[in-house]
Amino acid sequence: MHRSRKVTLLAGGVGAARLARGLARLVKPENLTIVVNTGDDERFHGLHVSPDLDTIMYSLAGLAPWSPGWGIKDDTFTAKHALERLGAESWFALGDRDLATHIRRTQRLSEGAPLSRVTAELCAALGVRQRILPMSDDAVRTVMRTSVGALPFQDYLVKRRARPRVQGVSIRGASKAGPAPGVLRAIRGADTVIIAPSNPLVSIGPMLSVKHLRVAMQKARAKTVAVSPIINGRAVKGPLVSMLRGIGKKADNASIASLYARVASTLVVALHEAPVEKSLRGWPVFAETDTLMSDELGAERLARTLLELGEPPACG
Ligand code: FO1
Repeated sequence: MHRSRKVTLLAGGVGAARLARGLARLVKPENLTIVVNTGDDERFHGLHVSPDLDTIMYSLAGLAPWSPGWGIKDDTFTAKHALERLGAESWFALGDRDLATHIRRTQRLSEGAPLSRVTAELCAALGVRQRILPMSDDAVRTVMRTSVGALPFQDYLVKRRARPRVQGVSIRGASKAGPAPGVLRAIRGADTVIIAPSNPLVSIGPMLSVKHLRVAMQKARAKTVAVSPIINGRAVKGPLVSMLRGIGKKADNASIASLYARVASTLVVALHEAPVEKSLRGWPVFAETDTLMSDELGAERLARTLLELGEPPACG
């Protein structure tokens, strides 16, 4: 029933990848487009690493582990250990097979191919039939303003284990960046747009900082369903709670609703977690369901609910 719906998913990393797997079980591959955050991209060992693009790509290729969700299942780390021995920093763990992706991506980028084309090539090589688009071909970088100064995102998250107190988030390069080819068409042409249960500040936020993408999302508000990443006052993954508090917001669904007020008409929250201020004007409508995707079937169940919520009302 949902297979011929055109669906566009705005995605960060692991939570989004799980939902993408769920959606892929219900929607025809050619009808599913995933627009992915590239604010976390970083250079390691001279290579261009796009963690969120890879997390989505490996997940849809059936190569990612369900948990922790990133990297390649059963990858080995021979190169990492060899690099360590040669004095290289190795706090960002890149597996051997994963490294091949970064080598190939860096090579193609250095030949002048845009990130969107390289991503399409990598997806085709790995047998991914859904369309994965970087949010932009331009360099946009998420920088955390913290108690110990400005830190590139991976430095804050992985090297320092999200310990520095967050005071704000800067999305560098966003004002000059444009959406990658196909992104606006995917948003405008979708029957339903879904915002994944990713971090609204550092996963979805960078996408909405790209002006034309943000405007397209504002116009698509009526058909957009967002999923809150908060369950029981905690983020399913990552340091969202401390980030929200750091920017002076409460870590609750009311804050998520206010962040998405202009781009989503429905906010899906975990069961019994709709905020009391249910009907604030201009806010998305709340819908409650099981949002925890502990396995593939849980992801499919959430995906089905989202597709039902995004269905146009029956006539007559
Ligand atoms: N996250 C970690 O916590 N530690 C790592 O060593 C690490 C390596 C890594 C390698 C490739 C990749 O695609 C992702 C990786 N991640 C790692 C995850 C990544 O830092 C974040 O989950 C995302 O950037 C946030 O969406």
